[in-house]
Amino acid sequence: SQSCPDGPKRRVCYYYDRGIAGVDYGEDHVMVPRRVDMAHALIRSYGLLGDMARLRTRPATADEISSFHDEGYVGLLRDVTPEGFAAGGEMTHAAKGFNVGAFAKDDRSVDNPPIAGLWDYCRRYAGGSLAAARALVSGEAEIAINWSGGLHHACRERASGFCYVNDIVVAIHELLGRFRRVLYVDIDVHHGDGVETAFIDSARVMTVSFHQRTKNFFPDGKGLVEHVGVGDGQYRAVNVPLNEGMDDQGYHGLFRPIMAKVMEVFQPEAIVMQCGGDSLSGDRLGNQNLSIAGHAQCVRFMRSYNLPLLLLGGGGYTVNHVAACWCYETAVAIGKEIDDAIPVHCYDSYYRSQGYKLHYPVAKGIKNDNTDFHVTRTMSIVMRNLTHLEA
Ligand code: VJV
Ligand code: CA
Ligand code: ZN
Repeated sequence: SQSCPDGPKRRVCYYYDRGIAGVDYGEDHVMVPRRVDMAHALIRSYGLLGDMARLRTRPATADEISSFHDEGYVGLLRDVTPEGFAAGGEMTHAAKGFNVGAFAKDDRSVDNPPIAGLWDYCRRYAGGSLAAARALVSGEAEIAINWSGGLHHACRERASGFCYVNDIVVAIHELLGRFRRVLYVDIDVHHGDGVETAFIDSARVMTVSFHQRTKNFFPDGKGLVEHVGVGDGQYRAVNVPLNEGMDDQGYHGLFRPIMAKVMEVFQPEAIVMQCGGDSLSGDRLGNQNLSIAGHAQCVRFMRSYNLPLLLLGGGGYTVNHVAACWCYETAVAIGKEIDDAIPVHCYDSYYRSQGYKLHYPVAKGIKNDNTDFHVTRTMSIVMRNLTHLEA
């Protein structure tokens, strides 16, 4: 295959479902599924669709989703409607038990609203991750992408943090049918708690999350560096907590040595990466200071191991930033350089504030609360934990 700056080109499969763009978490909700449509429009305008095979798939079935989720919860996801929820009867009660809906009547700032078309939405984004995993299992693709997936907080029997179905866990189960060990890497600014918990005692899945851990930051009390997994999974959960304001240099000072060590001691046969864009500078929820180049460098680094690689989306609340980021990471996956100037396309007005450039400048004058002392301490604890897995 053809050579390029990031090594040989890869066979890339890409999932995009137009049925997801119109999903509405509610007016003013921070989660905007249209950002995936914006990323897709950018990817198309750069001509990247010609470098990838398009994954066509049916939405995931209830049985596939039930490979991880509780049946009662799946039933609720299937049945709940905004109207049924608003009626305040049995369904409202059931929904609340699964963390779907407002806890106070008229509370519009609810994380997991009973949105219109909820079940269809879940089936589509989970179907994408499942099809992507299957393309890796069959060998049809070396890298498979689903930017609408990566909803890492969903639990077996409850919604959490804008996530209803945990497509990542479902996809990893599929990969385990073929690959002996699967590595999960999560660069979303939030802790990947749903995935960590699902495989907390598994020797075959290692989970690594980099995340902000500051006062009251979601999910509170999770992702401490001391949380290393239990039973057969001991030392196979890796947590890298960060303070506010991490920049590219500081992030990579942790990411590269930690991931190199993880690869050495765990020796996975496939890698799943959650590429949440809320760790980027200027995010509406996150307080980190990564550039798109810095974020994508994580993808490039994991890609360099030449293993089957599943790339998923996740958070990302400044929509122009996250769409630009996922477009650039699609180019990185393919192994193609793309121009910084954003082509004329249907969403180009969203990029006016960044001069119609993909790589917008990181915020200036942001304090990096990750002192050398803090970073060195975190690094040494993580590295010491990993030495327990040395052969
Ligand atoms: O911090 C929380 C939980 C509360 C209770 C619910 N209220 C709304 C907020 C505080 C404790 N939730 C977080 C969830 C973050 C999920 C991140 C998901 C991912 O990126 O990791 C993967 C996709 C949170 N932070 C900010 C908000 N919720 C938030 C939600 C809104 C909102 C403003 C902020 C929902 C609706 C509206 N505004 C209108
Ligand atoms: Ca994370
Ligand atoms: Zn997040």
